[in-house]
Amino acid sequence: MSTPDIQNTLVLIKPDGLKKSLTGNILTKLAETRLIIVGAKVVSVSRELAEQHYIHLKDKPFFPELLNYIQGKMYGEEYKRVLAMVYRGDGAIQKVRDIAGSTNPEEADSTSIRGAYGRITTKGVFENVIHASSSTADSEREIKLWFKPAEIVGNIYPAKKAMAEAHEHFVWA
Ligand code: IDP
Ligand code: MG
Repeated sequence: MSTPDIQNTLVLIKPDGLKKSLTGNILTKLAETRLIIVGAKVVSVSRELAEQHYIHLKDKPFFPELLNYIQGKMYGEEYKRVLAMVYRGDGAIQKVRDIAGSTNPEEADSTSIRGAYGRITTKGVFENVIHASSSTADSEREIKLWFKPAEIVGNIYPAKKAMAEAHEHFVWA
């Protein structure tokens, strides 16, 4: 047996996945990988986060619509969010990509998540239900963009202590 290649990968259930009530189906499919979840949270996606996440596509004609899509702008207030998760384990990146399927939902294998549940909108956006990191460099960049060290169980990347800057923040009333 070859030595395991332990990887981390960012998974987002995109707003269309939440709107279509697919969370359970997607988590069940991903469970086939036997990977572990080391982080999970619901995120209201800011413009800045959307732009940073999709920075590699900033020159594409569909970029403005892609930002609206990942922010869930077309689905109503309840769906302006994504479920962000970090999966970890041997070959995690490819395992999740395989289950997610090809970027274009019409070309994706019909048993993959994108093939089964994705669509292309009339505005030409690939509404493909799920995001999955595509390389170790991407996954590290994306996980550090979406999660703070304290939100991840275990030390998946080196972290350092920093003094909190004085700033207003919410605590439970
Ligand atoms: P990936 O999500 O499979 O890694 P990327 O090329 O990183 O694919 O694109 C990010 C997202 O942008 C896709 O998941 C899809 O929602 C959207 N997208 C990518 N290419 C196109 C396109 O050619 N037309 C419309 N939307 C696209
Ligand atoms: Mg990508």
